[in-house]
Amino acid sequence: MSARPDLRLPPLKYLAAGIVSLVVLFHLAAVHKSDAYARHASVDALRSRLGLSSDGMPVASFRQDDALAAPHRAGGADWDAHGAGNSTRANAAFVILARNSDVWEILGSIRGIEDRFNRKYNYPYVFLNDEPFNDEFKRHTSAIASGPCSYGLVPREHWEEPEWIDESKAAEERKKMADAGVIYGDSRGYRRMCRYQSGYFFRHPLLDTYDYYWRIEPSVKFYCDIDYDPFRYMADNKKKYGWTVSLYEYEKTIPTLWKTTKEFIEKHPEHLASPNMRQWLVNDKDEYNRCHFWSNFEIGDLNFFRSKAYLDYFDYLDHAGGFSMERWGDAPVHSIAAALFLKPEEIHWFHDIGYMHPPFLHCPKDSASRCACNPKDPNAFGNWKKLRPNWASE
Ligand SMILES: Nc1nc2c(ncn2[C@@H]2O[C@H](COP(=O)(O)OP(=O)(O)O)[C@@H](O)[C@H]2O)c(=O)[nH]1
Ligand SMILES: [Mg+2]
Repeated sequence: MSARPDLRLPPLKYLAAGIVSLVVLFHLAAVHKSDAYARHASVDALRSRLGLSSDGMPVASFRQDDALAAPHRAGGADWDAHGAGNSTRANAAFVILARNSDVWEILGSIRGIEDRFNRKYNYPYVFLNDEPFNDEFKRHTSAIASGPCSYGLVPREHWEEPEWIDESKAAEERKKMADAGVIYGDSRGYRRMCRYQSGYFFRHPLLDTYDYYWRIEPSVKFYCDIDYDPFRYMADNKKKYGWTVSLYEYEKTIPTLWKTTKEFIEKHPEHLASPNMRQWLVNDKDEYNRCHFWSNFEIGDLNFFRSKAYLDYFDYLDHAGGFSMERWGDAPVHSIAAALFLKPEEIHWFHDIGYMHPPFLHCPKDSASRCACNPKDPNAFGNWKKLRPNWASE
């Protein structure tokens, strides 16, 4: 008679086996129930976060297809201003235009928005660059982001000056502006960036599937917990443009922007919203008062930028040449367009979002917002009280 194997386990082993089974069961249930958990807990996702390829080696190139996972559509009915954890997201992404050399400053910005908001929502990120992103940029940014990341190359024809720009005249104008001491006065790259942010970022194919974007820049800070979903707020309240800081533009960068805008309105009165915020843009002499939303922070509806009104406006400005011959910024361009082509109620001041882009900040006064900033900081938003459109009260 052969000896029967002893199938009994000592009690400690039973306990260990039980715990392992529970963990496996929990993981399977969570994967089954939640897309977000599946995406973040999958071996592929963990590998990509660690910057490893399927064979465990550092990635040579980031998998763009992983990054294009379809987000959830906005739900609508169950919006709750304090509903953190609400699982129905808007169809939205963070958009970050950056150079490879911006990586360390970008990491700080992503860390901030993750800690204050996105770790609960896992919205995707779209990174754009006029040069290919390198592995260092991709590895570090995708390691911090809680949502999927995609990395896009800006097409040359969206970045470089259009053919009607006289290059030698543009170079002369840059020199004049530099001599006048205007910030970025001598920079052709900065002008290209402003033109791209004005007229092209929303045409990048990586954004085609989204309705809303939130622009993030290097070196920004988010001071307060954001315990609701601003994207959902935009979608559920039919907002099309959201801002948090407004400032005056440097006069020398936009000498003919308002004149060109007025010509456009005369040619295309059909694009004006009714009512609109033209009043908010001008002084007593009907000159542009230079007030603008500071566009390094923006939460917007991409379909506004894709609209015929906006595209016609950008095209008109572009042919006038001021992006190269002067130094028109995307902030006044977006702001003027929003004020003219949107209704006041479609524009939202996110006064509850504490934010800093050096050197200025917005710090909500209300201590209930739990903000780590000083509302009386000399560079804080209160100093621009007079710029605040009168329809937006604190
Ligand atoms: N890819 C790329 N991004 C740029 C370039 N210049 C500026 N940016 C990005 O455009 C945004 C605005 O530039 P920034 O230097 O922050 O300008 P500032 O905020 O107006 O001082 C940032 O997100 C930059 O990373 C460029 O030449 N190439
Ligand atoms: Mg910046």
